Amino acid sequence: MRLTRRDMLKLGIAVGGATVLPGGRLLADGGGGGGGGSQELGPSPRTRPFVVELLPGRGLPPIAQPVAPFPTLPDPANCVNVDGTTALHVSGPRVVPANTEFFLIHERPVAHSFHPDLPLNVVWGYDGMVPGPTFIATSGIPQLVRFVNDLPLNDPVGIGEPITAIHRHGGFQGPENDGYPLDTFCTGQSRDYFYPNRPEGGLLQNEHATTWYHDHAIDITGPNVYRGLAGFYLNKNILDTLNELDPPPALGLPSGEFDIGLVIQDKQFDPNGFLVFDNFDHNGFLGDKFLVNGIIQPFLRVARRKYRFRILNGSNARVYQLFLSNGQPFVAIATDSNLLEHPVTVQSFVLAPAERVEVVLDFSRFSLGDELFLVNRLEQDDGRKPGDLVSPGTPLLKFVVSRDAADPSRVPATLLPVTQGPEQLLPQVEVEREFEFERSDGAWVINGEFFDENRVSATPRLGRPEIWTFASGGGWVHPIHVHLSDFFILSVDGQTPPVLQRGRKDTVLIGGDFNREVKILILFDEFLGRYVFHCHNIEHEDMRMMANFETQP
Ligand SMILES: [Cu+2]
Repeated sequence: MRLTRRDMLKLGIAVGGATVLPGGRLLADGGGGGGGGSQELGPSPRTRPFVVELLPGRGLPPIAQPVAPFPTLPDPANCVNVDGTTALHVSGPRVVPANTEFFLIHERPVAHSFHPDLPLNVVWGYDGMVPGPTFIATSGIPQLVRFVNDLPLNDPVGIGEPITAIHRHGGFQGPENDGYPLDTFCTGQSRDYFYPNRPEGGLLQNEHATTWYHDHAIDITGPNVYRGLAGFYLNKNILDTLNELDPPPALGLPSGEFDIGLVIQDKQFDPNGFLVFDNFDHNGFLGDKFLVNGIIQPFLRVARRKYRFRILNGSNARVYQLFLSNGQPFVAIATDSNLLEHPVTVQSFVLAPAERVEVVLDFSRFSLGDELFLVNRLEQDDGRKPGDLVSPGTPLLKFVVSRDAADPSRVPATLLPVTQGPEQLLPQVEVEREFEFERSDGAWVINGEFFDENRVSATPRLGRPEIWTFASGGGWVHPIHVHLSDFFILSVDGQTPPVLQRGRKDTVLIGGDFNREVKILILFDEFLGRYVFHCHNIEHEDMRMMANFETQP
């Protein structure tokens, strides 16, 4: 029998010098040299590229469908986390508005084909799907989602723990609905999450496009997400109606089958083709296989017209820089949760864990039978930081131009104007905070401290904009994610941020050879309570690079 990470933690089996983290958790030092961790994993078996087509139900997940309203339940307060803690925020049965849509999702194991050259692997999926079903939220219509934990208590694979919390990344929701990492539910339990689906502060500029939902349980988010617990949560509103036929003010962006979420991940397999993960790699786990929507190097048949691709880095630790194989630029229309003010043309873009970039690709000038590849050219061989740009890089996804189709879609020159930005908000700033993200004792600290649920590191007042400075030492990169926020990047190492970093963001990459110090303008408009901000290199997050902020009236 394989020992799970929790077994190892309970038994105190640790390699190297052990450190005790808050909660009594033993920390095994993963090695200070920035190597690949404590285990040497061989290369994954060979797989033929571009033999699996992305199709509805195979890599293209279905839209989550509402169910009949049901009485809500109080949150479970008795699920014991791997560090011995229990829930911080619990709510009684939720009283929800009459127009709330209800959903029921089961987290369960499923036999999944990453590739026909590998055996079936048992992964964990929302409703047994990898990625999970795609939610579509309409602005102003709340949703209540009951997630039921049907994950096995005794899992033979040993990647992940059947203890879960759901975070809707980029969403504005109350603290008890945010997937706070202690607010878990265990096998046989469920938790109801209420999503108001209002833009923060009621501002049109804060209408969202692409958020995503994933596991966020304390200390085990990395293996749980790696095992499959992630999906898209899309939003529609009066501008972004998700119907290209709608007249203005609707934007008319490509919609329906021409609007596709692509989640990019890297994974590692043993010589027999079974998924592996190193629980003691605290630097950031990297795989040598590249997956799009749960499938290794798939292909997608496209029509000769415009498409909207919502590209998400769902990897634990890998940073990508994406190009098109023919040198064609991307027309970017959104970063993280928000549409940009105006489309931006870029040759490539960097995507750190949890970041999203949306692009419009126009295949109308291609000939039938033409092929185009989405390519990652950023090399990375440890969790410290990406390496050089290489050529030709690794193709992740092949587009095959295979038919004609009508194209009534539009990409307007103005997408989502910012009405309350730095110009309006900077004069109101009275509070500045600084956070230093560093390595310590083989784990990870913010301002010198490991995550502790009882420590509050920032107390921003609602409606009062602040400047936060994020800095990284030691040459490591950290994608920093602040819950409950859309922030503006004011400067990167004192300079104006690059063009794609000027939109609103919820995750920003700091450190490495660039971005050592990033200043953001952040404003919380509603919801009182305790939330987290953290590194989204999930191994760093799980090794405590996380802190609380608590919004104040
Ligand atoms: Cu980090």
